Amino acid sequence: MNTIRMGKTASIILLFIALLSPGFFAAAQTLPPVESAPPNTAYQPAFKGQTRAPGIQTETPYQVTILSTKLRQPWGITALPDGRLIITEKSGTLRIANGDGSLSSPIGGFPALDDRRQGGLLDVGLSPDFESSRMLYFTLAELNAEGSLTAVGRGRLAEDESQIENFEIIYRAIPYFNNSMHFGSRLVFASDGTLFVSTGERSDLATRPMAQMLDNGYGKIVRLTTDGQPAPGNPFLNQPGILPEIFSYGHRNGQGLAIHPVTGELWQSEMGPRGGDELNLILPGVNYGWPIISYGIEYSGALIGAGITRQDGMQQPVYYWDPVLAPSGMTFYASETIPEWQNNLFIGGLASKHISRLVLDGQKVIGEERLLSGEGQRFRDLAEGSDGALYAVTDEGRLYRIGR
Ligand SMILES: [Ca+2]
Ligand SMILES: [Ca+2]
Repeated sequence: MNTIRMGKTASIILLFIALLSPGFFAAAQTLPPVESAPPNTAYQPAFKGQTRAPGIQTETPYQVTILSTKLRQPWGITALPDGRLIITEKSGTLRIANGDGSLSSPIGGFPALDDRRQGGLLDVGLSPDFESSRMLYFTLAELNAEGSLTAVGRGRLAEDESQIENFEIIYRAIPYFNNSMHFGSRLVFASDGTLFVSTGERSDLATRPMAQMLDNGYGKIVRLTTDGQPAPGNPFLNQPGILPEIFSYGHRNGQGLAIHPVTGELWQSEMGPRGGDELNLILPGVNYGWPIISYGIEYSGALIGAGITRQDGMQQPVYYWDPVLAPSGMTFYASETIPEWQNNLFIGGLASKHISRLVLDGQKVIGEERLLSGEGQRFRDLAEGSDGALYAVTDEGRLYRIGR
């Protein structure tokens, strides 16, 4: 009797452990990978599950609502503490959206910016002390006579919400360069109040190698104080010839940054060339390889550099896509409103015209789902609202609510 009882207890304990394991539910019922098209290359992943993870499907019922179609090239969205949403428009205006999708008048107060092609007023985030300071942080493509660069600025949302007051640039990813491509440009605050910002390598064959050099702001993730200074504890402080704001390097064009709600880890999505979009876990001082290693090829079909996908001293992506999503803004889902989504990562796809839902188990992707793939929209950025819904903006000007 005792032995049988022990056996039952052991089984119950094992089942309990399995239920506690974050991958259990997703692993229980998986589908073929969501991508079935042939890849652009014959490159092999560095480890199992680095691409084309098993497909998954949300089982909780949820609703998709188009709240507005009236945004003008929205780029960044984030939730205000009162549940409304704050949205940048690329040409240099800000909007506040109510829960019913009605929009404020365009809010101005920004300096002249480079709105050509990929430039403009880009991301927006709330200062950690927003509720007392009303300060908002922005990224933008700043323009001068020499060209443009990715800049970080901040300003105060006026009491009557009609203007951004006292806007000032607090950081510039030097140098200026005369094109309007690959500004990177997501920003996110870590729980310690430091500010992470992604920059691009400006796309040009002449500037691309600068992603591997530490004397410039191209192809980097920088970590700043709220005043735009290099943050204490950065990996390259006090090293001659190295910019002290650099946190990681070897990036191409990272348009997604998000902090994991449980671990506090910084995750990044990065646009690859033809093939080779990446999801990266960002660690201090680490080289993420562009343009030396890549799972993609040039748009022409030519190899990137020597056509290699791995090299010592260069970090592998946690996950990659070929064909690409063109991954833009992303967010983790922290709410319990849709329990199976909790701690999943949601990434807006531009070229792919869907939202990618990824289930992570630690530092591995174990499931992928495509959401809203019938909408025909370029999903530019995502935010989680205080109501446990996801909100998404598209290049075409739509604001979506996705939730219960
Ligand atoms: Ca956002
Ligand atoms: Ca990489």
